[in-house]
Amino acid sequence: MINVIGLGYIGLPTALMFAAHGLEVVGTDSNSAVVDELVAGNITFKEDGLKPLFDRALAGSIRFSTDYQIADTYIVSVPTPYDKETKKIDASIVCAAVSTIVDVCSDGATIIIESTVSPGTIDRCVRPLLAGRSIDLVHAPERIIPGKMMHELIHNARTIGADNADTAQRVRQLYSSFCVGEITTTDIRTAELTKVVENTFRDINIAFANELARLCHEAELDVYEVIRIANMHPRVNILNPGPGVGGHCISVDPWFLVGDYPETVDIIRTARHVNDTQPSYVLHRIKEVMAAEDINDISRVGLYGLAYKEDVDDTRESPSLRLLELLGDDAARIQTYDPHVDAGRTQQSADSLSAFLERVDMVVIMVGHDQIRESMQMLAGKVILDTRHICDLPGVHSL
Ligand code: SAJ
Repeated sequence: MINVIGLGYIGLPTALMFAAHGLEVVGTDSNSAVVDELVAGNITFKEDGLKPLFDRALAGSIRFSTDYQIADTYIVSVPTPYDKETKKIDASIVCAAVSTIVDVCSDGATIIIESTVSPGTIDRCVRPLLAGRSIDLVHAPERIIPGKMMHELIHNARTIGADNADTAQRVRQLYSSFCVGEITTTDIRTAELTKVVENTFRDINIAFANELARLCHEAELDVYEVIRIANMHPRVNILNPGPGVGGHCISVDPWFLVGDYPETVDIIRTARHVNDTQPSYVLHRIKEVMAAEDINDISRVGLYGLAYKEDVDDTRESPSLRLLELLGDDAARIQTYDPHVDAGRTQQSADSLSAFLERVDMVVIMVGHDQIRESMQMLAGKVILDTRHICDLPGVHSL
């Protein structure tokens, strides 16, 4: 039996996937509201394909509980925040989960950490909790991207970090029950660093695109045209500039490396700085566009999109929320709307796109949800600042 600890964005789909493929699974979460919701037959966040998977898992043998179970295998997928001051990982939630597992499990069990941790955390903080016990420890970092989780769970390559080949092989076999991607085995420390490096690579590349957008604005050049042409080179692939990097992964994981290797890292820290300051660059552009278009009243300006990216309801580290912080007192006056995020999240939140558009003369497109891509004509006649390059109406302003 598998006991999945932590039923958030990673733990829930993973638990459901194992159960839908015939394994006996209990999903455990310390938050009784989450467990109650799942027991009542409701999923706890929006994601394409999650509900059908949930239904398949319910038809199998999945159960949900706030209690840890006696199981052969534990999968730990709990949050790993970082200290905003020191930039170091706060592994206390992972450690608390592992301690509780060690209290309930029998010798011979396997504990798989899926949560992202900074390199060395497992040896430093987790392994000592197993002292004197015969328990196998594995790091199998998740790689799925919100918006395409179902597809990526099945098709992405995976990494299994283990202490010996037998354990690695056994865990590889387990994930093969649903994963058709290549499953590579390595040691735990390599698996830890690989995961953080993947997100850091993307952060650095997005930072480059964001810096290019600023540079092109200064040079009065079209950054999208520059990127389109540069990307025709066979070895160049520049990403998309945007309003900043949100989500709980790419905007967080590189800090683990900055926190642990402050004297060594340079590009990684700078990239974080560029991406973290992108919402303030957007604010600067909002002011420029307001001045150019003779708009003086911020309450006639609206932010479209509060989620950290398109077609998800996740607002963690969202550039829009950061922008609202930067607005200070004006945050209470600027209009906001996001079809996936509850109205009421901000003070001037509309509950439909048309209600939102009635209130504004200027729209700042912060997120490229399908909804706005499909309703772009409704924005005709508005002043538009498009941070996502999805609007081709005449006169649109870009980053
Ligand atoms: N973004 C841009 N420009 C781009 C791409 C992204 O501004 O060209 C922004 C997005 O709008 C968003 C942020 O970056 O605010 C991150 O979005 P994302 O779609 O790049 O990635 P996440 O955070 O949703 O998921 C990432 C993925 N990691 C990589 O692609 C290396 C995913 O595979 C990981 O599983 C996930 O982090 C995680 O949980 O670690």
